[in-house]
Amino acid sequence: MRRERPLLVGWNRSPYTRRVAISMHMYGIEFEQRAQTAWDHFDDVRRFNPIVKIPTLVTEDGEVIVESAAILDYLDCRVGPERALMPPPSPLRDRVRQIVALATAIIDKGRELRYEVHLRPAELRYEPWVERWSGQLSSAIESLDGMIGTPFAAGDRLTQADVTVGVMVDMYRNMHQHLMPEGRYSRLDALAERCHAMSAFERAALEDISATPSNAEPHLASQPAQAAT
Ligand SMILES: N[C@@H](CCC(=O)N[C@@H](CS)C(=O)NCC(=O)O)C(=O)O
Repeated sequence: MRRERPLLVGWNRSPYTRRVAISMHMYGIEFEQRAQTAWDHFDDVRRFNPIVKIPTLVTEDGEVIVESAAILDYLDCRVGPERALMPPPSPLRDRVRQIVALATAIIDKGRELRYEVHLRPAELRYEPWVERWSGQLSSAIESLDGMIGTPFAAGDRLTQADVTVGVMVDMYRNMHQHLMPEGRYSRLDALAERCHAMSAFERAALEDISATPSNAEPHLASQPAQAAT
């Protein structure tokens, strides 16, 4: 079925969804967004994505793309190499790949930590993992901090490195503050500040967590971000 605009399934509290939403805003692609989670909207998400994860993108042609890296690759191809947030083959691209890969690994591990600590019943939590992962995360975050440049993460132009690291910092500030206290990682703090000044980050703001996400009809992402009610 043909759609007027692409549909992004997933809420912005998912850093994977949010990096897609921010990239789409940066590219000027109008889209609809369903602020849903795979937990609260299992059947809705499953309609589009057999592994039942967010984000999932449905294109105007009805093509379904799963996995944020694949969606970003689709978007980069859609806007062309001149505008793609992942630069063409070059030393800059090599740097962006390194930064994005480490930031994504930190997001992945933070998600596992969250599931272990918040989703698993307390009596079944396996503390040695929590400790081990927290140690891995601290050294990875420190290492990433050392890789961040200025005025942009990977050099002198905006790339996917800024977007992915920006959402990663916000995720940790929201979910795992003890692993990223403000002031400890000066380059990451400075990058987050630069990102927060960008309208694309503001337009893909985190939903109000006090509101429970619902099956509300998709809203136009070009409208101000709504709470995931
Ligand atoms: N590698 C995936 C990860 C997506 C992911 O793990 N999304 C989480 C929400 S942040 C999810 O849908 N979790 C539900 C589940 O794992 O069953 C991507 O980059 O899109």
